Amino acid sequence: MVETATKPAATTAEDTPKVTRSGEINGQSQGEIDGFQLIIDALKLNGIDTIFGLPGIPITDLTRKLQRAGLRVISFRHEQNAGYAASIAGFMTQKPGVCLTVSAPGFLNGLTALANATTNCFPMILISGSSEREIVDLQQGDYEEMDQVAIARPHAKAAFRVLHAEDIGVGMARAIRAALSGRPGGVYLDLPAKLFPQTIDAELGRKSLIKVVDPAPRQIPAPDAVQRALELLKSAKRPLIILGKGAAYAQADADIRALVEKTGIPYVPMSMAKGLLPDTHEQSAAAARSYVLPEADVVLLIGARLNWLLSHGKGKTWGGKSPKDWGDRKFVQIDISPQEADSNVPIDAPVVGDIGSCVSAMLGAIGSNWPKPPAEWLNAIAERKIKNVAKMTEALANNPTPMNFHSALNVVRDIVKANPDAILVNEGANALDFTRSIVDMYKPRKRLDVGTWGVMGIGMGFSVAAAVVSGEQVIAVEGDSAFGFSGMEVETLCRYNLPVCIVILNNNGVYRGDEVNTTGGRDPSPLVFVKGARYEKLMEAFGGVGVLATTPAELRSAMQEAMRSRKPTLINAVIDEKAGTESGRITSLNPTAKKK
Ligand code: OXT
Ligand code: ADP
Ligand code: MG
Repeated sequence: MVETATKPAATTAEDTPKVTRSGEINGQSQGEIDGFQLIIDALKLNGIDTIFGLPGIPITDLTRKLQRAGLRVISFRHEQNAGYAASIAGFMTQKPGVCLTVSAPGFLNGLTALANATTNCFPMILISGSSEREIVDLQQGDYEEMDQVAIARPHAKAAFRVLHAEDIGVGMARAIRAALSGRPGGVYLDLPAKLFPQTIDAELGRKSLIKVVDPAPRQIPAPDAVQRALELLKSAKRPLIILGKGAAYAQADADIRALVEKTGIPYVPMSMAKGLLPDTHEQSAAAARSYVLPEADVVLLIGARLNWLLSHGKGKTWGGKSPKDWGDRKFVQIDISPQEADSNVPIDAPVVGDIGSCVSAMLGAIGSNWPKPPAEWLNAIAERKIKNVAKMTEALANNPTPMNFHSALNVVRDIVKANPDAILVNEGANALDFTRSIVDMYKPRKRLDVGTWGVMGIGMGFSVAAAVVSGEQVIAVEGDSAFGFSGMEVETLCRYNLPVCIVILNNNGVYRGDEVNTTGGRDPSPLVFVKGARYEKLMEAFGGVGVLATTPAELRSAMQEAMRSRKPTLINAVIDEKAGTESGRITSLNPTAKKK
């Protein structure tokens, strides 16, 4: 174990210290501070109170010392899950979520989560210990040798390395600013092993730390940009608002709701913006999504990019004749990144600034006599909604044996309605898509899912962080394949006794479980798993509650008990293995589907 330099000076006769006139004892100033302590002090100074990570050389002592210093250290079974936890903590709190890993392999395990954070605009800092810089650079084969900064840089918004203890304050401040300011993202901070025991004068050390002032400065939009946007919206016959996860992140909930309600414009929430206004809001056009997108003539995007999830703003989804066609609608886009506009189609009225400032500027300018959208448009949407809701109600009322996605998710829908503060984590393909459209959300930032990359594996990391950061009940609706990516973290849930109820929609495979190997070979199809797997026993192995549910009634009572007890619970909800389609709602993205 590495000793800090703050140990008391020796006092035995043989060991009489040599005190110099400058106050140094045995050549070392009495008041010294080491890298460990400076890192801890820099984090505390900036209000970071929770670290997600996995110990090992060279950060083991750091994890102990962080805990001793009063920070919460949540230790995972795999760095990727710790990384996902940090990233979603950042999304939920607007403070960078910190993940701490060991060098090379641990760093690489965390890197997927860092890249995912950058892609999703989540503020996160991956702090990784690293090996001897001199040996790494000469490629002399150090323990866990890797040029981590070079590897992290393309996947992060910024990457920094600190070599000297007196630079720890600056390094931490730069990481925090880079993660939070402008478009948030993932930042890499490299701390070589030699840095931790390095000592400097304590007074100098104290002065070197930086408390970051205003890490995410407001960015006020230009008044003419606001005016241009409002004029365009006012001229619309069929206006539409799309709320993205940037709008959820911004925590401007009241103003966003006021803008939607004062203008009377129908809105569609992207997946993680569900609940920003309650999904039951009468202006929600979610149930008429495939009608409103191609029909709208002016679309206001608030914190949503025109990426693949919105078909790049063109093509058939938007009423174009061929997938490549740009529609003739106009776009208004509120975004903090000035480069986002025109990334896919022309943006007629970009409003660059932070969502809080932009929305409040628009609200200020519209006054109280904004003309409601034409009744023809609102009625047409209402008609589509009624039809789709009726279809959905019918599907939810069926009670087939075995359960299907609808009959199982009907239960989850009721439980979430009764527990609107609960946080819903969701991943899978069909398990994701059905949950998104069936389970209504009532409050902002309560739905956390696979995001921009559609990445599997976020489930348990997000669940741990959501429970730790909010103290609320978490419900994780997981495809059986999706769960497998982070399933070992059920031990973490039990260790920290977190109120997480996992519901595995178990259809025995990736997308479904009935595929056979048509070659006649001995191996199963690559898409199927062991039939009738007893996932609930995994949770029991660590002292949590495991339940096998084969009917909606069993699922309901198990979920109700989980909400009541707040114990870590895993419900293995057995779904018809024939339920589900390839890739869920995005079948068309498979190369062969495109050819057909
Ligand atoms: O308008 P129409 O008629 O079209 O109807 C729409 C709405 O109007 C209606 N709706 C409603 N009706 C009534 N009432 C209400 N309230 C209502 N709300 C909506 O419902 C429909 C659908 O509405 P929606 O969802 O809004 O619209 P739509 O058209 O679907 O939206 C488009 C999209 C693109 C925005 C949306 O589909 C979307 O967000 N999609 C995200 C898709 C995604 O990200 N999927 C995950 C990735 S799939 C694949 O990659 C998987 N892998 C590979 C893999 C990955 N991903 N990662 C890694 C690290 N490795 C490998 C794997 C391995 S998934 C996967 C595992 C799958 O197996 P599992 O066992 O886990 O899961 P199962 O599939 O369950 O077996
Ligand atoms: P979704 O997947 O829900 O459509 P995206 O991740 O594509 O959402 O888009 C989020 C957008 O929000 C990004 O372009 C990002 O720059 C923007 N954004 C994030 N935070 C803010 C903020 N505070 N103010 C303005 N824009 C923001
Ligand atoms: Mg499945």
